[in-house]
Amino acid sequence: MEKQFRVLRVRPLTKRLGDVIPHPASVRPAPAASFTITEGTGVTAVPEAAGVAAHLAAELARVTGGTIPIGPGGAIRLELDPSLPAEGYTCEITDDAVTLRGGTPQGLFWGVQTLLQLAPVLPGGVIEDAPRYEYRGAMLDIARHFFTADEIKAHIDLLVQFKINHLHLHLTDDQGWRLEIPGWPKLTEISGGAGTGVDGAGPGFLTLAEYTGIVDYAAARFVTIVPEIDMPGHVNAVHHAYPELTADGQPVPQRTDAEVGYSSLVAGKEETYAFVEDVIRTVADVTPGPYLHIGGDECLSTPAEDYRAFLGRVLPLPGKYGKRAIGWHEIAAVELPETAVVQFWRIEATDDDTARAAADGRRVIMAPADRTYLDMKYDADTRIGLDWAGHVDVRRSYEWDPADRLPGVPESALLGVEAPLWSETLRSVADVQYLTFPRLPAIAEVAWSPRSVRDWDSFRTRLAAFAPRWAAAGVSYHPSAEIPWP
Ligand code: TNX
Repeated sequence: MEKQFRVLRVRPLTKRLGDVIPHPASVRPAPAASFTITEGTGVTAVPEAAGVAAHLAAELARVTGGTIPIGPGGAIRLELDPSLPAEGYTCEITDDAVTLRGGTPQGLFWGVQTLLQLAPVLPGGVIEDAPRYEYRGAMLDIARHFFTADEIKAHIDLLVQFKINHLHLHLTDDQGWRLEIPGWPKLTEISGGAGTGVDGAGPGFLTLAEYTGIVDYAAARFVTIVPEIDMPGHVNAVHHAYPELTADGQPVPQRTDAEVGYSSLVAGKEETYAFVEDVIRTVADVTPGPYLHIGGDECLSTPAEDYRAFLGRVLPLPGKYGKRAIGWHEIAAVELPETAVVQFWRIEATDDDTARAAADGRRVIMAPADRTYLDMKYDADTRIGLDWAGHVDVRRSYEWDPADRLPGVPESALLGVEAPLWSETLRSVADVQYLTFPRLPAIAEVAWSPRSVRDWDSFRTRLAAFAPRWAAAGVSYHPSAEIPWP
């Protein structure tokens, strides 16, 4: 008896309507009603939502163990309502029916994620939801440790559950070059080959066909791939493969240590720009999304005037090939194209260049390392990860606000929020997941939910409900002591 009571207290059998991450903007429960999804509950969708309906049915089939028919007369209805924000949705749950309306199929897809978190017993009421920021990103560094196309796709499936809509792939760094570039075969033959991950782990590269496969897989889940080619620093892998691009034309050794800031493309050499333009054209051609990230970080061995000259020529190139340039916030030291986006990553409380760029109308992605870096250790005992930005526990990644982070960078300047995962200490997909969960859900809520509905105690309770799901799906996560896991 006593035991039963305790179990019920810590594990409510049914969820409440707002028990979703990220927390919806508005929730109006009707506690007398509920809809239970069972085998045979049908889904009816407008034609534009056929793909979303198929996704919902496939995921629900996993929950119920049966098949979910799609066709006329289903109790779960997917509709479009163009008066809603593009990524917004409403969801009405009664005893007999579930009506989901999206501003676009993407909005419907996010509504589906909400339903899937509540399933199989959907509490009655109405949810009205839309994101705070249009850019809600995660980054995966496949340069320091390579992850295969299939591993990246599986990661996308975990991210979309939290309404993440951009995956930034860090494709190149000092250790390795991870994307095939026609005309420059040694980039991947040599710098994508054996022994090119940190300490020799994780070699490999994506062919253009594999990259396109990831882009398509992501697009089917309403995720935009943001490719990053890091320059002018972080390029030892380029110079090792193509010594003709070094300052003196002499070969440089391969480097698989985790140092940063020692390599640089040569600003005063014409060959540099032929190389860079080939790469940017190729990446732009295979990337349907609007962004192309050109790095720009930690150019400690690039003289300031070279950095300026290099970026002066390179920052317009994404625009020439139809893309908006994103760069780490060091690029804010130079004059930026109008559409350029600045990604702030440091732990300092101020950054004059980023503030000036924002005042000049540039949009900013917030990714402060002391809040959003998934490669920071949770605490001193964390087996993997770094700690140069301090320890980042779940509460730290949750309790901050992007609009308060940098003086001079107000809400109106923010494009969104990103959680980068650098891979120097990673050796497996389980490592990726361990550092991603449960902090990514915290940052996803920062990026999606209105400030007014965010609350740490509410969040940690909602987060606890994911433990059984992650366990059942074989997803590794950090069982942080801050969370009341069941
Ligand atoms: C800094 S943050 C870097 C990366 C490292 C990371 C490790 C940034 C733009 N550059 O080169 O991998 O720290 O946390």
